[in-house]
Amino acid sequence: MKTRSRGRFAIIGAGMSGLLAAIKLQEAGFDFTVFEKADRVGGTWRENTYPGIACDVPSHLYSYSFALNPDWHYLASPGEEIQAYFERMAERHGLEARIRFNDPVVRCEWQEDEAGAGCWEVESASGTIGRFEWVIAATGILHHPKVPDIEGIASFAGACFHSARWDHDVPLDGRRIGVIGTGSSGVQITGALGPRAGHFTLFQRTAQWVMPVDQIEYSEQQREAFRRDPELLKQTHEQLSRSFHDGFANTVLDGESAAIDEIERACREYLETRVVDPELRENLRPDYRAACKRLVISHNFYDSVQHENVELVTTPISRIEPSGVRTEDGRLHELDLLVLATGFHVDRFVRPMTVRGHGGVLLDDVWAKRPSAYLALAVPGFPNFFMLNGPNSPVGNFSLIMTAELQIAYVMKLVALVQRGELPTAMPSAEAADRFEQERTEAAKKTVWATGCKSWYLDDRGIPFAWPFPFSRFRAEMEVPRLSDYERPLDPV
Ligand code: N01
Repeated sequence: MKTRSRGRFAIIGAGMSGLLAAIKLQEAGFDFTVFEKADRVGGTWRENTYPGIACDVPSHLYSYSFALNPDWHYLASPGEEIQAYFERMAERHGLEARIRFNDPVVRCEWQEDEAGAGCWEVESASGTIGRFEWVIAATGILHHPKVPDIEGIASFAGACFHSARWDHDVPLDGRRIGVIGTGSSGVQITGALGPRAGHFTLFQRTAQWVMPVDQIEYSEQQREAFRRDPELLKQTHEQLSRSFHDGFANTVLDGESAAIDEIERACREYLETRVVDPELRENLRPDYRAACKRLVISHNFYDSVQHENVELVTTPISRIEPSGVRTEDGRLHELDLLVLATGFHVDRFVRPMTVRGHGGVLLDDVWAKRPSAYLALAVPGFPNFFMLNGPNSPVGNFSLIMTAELQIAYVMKLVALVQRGELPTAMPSAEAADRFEQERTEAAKKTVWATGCKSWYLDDRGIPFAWPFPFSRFRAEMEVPRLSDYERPLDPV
């Protein structure tokens, strides 16, 4: 089995990592088509438009390293500004013409001719079928909203939607608004809407550790300084990268580390000093280790939750009725709008697309228990098929852009190896993938994510399904592909 020619790429998704792949492939002179399910680029930043949305990773870090932006207005910029950045990137690189909008991929099937040369047949919803030697699935992690299975939810008479499906026609000011969920989304919504609502009810199942941050607004002089001095911009990016990728990303690897103690101390101090009412303070106090769930970083949550219009409800929800949410103490919380900030199904990755690899093997079958991938980006049996930010990729309180940049650079090194004839195709061996997964699973058990809280970082066994090694190891793995981990010619099936 080998790749037929130099090759065309199908890129699936035009969010942060799909656009990145397109830019890098274009620079290297490759032919590619981007398939996008929606009518605009932007991925998560297009989908999530809830009030208060921002990226809690500093904007000067959450930028392509080759397109640093002197014009960010805030340390943690609002979603709209980030969406505009990605739209600008697509325009600057002339990508719009290479993207098939409103045309999601429904099927990818690896096909081989009699000589054993293979390529991917890619079918999209419009019925178009194309042949590509390479597929890059840049389909994201947090893109299938999780709607809670609460009795009576369909009976609610007011507006009700998930945080990632915000209906901007619904009036907010002075209304009775309820939010279920206190993850990063619920916290940002509370920060923005608490003071605007007539009455705001936050339904909290589990308290969150909140890390304080100053909402820094860059002045025109500061932005001008970045514009005039690209070196300053670069240094700022590098400094932030060191602190987040070589700092924070590593502190979570040991649940008992002193660094986590320090994070917990800072969060506790913020809670003690900022929340005045002792009862409210106790209700907001988590009973698990800080950073066990993704750390919530906020400049306004505690202020908002203490606003006179805002009520924190910790009594569990018993059901939803036409006029509001009934809690187990029998109380009915009457609402005009109910927001479900209840997170995402995080195990879908490229699904519901049908992906059929060598010998007809279905990705759905390979992932029947749970998704996994060699080095978070490739799966045995699926030649020349890569995922950016795929299963077990580094995630956390840092920039996924850095991760995706390292991954696309790695993919291009593999492509070069295939083109030079050093590999027949780029497909990890089952042994290499199993070895990696075993080592990864063992390391994951020692991380702070496994110290006793519930979060979307845990798989069906309760084992964190994220990168559990130092970020420096991720960089090193992405630097030079290990040839011996890749399949040599396979027997025809
Ligand atoms: O979702 P979540 P999210 N009844 O899964 C609660 C990224 N992000 O959308 O903790 C009652 O974190 C659930 O309660 P519990 C970031 O990676 C980044 O907020 O399970 N409550 C929890 O409180 C983040 O981690 C930014 O007990 C129910 C909440 O819903 C990821 O997106 C901003 C419930 C879900 O929290 C997901 O965050 C925003 C039920 N039946 C998001 N079901 C940045 O700034 C669920 N909950 C970068």
